[in-house]
Amino acid sequence: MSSAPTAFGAASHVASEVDNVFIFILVITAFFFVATQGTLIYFVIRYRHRKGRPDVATSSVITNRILEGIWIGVPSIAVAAIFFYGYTVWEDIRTVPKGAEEINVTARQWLYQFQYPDGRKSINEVRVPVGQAVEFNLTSADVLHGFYLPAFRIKQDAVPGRYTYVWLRASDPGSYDIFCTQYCGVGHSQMRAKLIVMPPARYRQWYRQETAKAEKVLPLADKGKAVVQRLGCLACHSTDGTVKVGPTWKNLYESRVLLENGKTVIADDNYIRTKILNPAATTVKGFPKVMPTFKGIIKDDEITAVIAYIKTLK
Ligand code: HEC
Ligand SMILES: [Cu+2]
Repeated sequence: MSSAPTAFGAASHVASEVDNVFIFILVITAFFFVATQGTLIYFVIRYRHRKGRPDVATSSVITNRILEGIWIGVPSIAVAAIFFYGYTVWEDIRTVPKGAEEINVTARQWLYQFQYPDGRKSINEVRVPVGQAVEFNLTSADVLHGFYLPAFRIKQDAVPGRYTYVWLRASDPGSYDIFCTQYCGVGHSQMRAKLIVMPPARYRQWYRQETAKAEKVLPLADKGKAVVQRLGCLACHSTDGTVKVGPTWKNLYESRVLLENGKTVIADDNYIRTKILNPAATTVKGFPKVMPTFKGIIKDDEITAVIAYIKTLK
């Protein structure tokens, strides 16, 4: 259904890059396949055993430094080239551009649930504007799922109990398939969703309309604020920079935290999540080990909301 005019239905710049890496590897391997198999076939025929023809018997070559140098050198260069080319593209896939719009994705048996920044949720359908970088923050409510967008050549596992991410910038409007690539139970093959890419103006109009319709839903960050008030986190944490029993949450997100054991960690989604469920796992340097665990008290979607709230505290 997509109207993508790019080669092989590639729906983003990254997808074309991945295709180029693939073609690059294919050409190199095809060359070596023909070179080695062709030589093999030629030798089999040229040096086959013939009665009464001792002149075509294979000579016994012990060593040939030049030949050995070539067959070690050339494939080594080819393999290194594959690595460096592949690595640059991989880096593009893993580096989310600044200002990317964030959409939370919860995979469960057997559907994808999407949540937009305004708090709205949708099942098995997600919309994004053309040309805008969009980051999908993934988690799973039950088992391992594989969030896969073939037209974008990107795939990322959704893992229960932690957050993973993947991003894309769609180059053409259209409707694209989202599949699950982990065998996650009997409904696995039915676990299909759609990514709908819209022209930016129409997307904004659609977004405003939907937000207005869903007025009663709290934006995710506001829900997070309500959760931390209800659970009493603010008795020990401030949001304005003052130090209480625990460190402030102001500018916490993505900052470097020095731990008691001398190591530093980046305060990302997984760090905050672990802190809430298993605070004893790490301790911030200079603070007492008094934070209680909220395991069994806080729900998964509430943790996601708390993280969204902490992100806003700049
Ligand atoms: C009884 C006080 C107390 C309560 C209640 C509390 N915390 Fe904490 N928290 C702490 C202390 C003390 C630390 C620093 C020591 C440590 O790392 O364990 C901390 C550390 C953290 C950190 C890491 C901060 C950093 O700078 O790296 C996060 C995130 C956090 N808490 C989140 C929460 C959330 C979310 C809640 C509520 C669901 C909560 N805390 C409730 C005392 C508390
Ligand atoms: Cu699945």
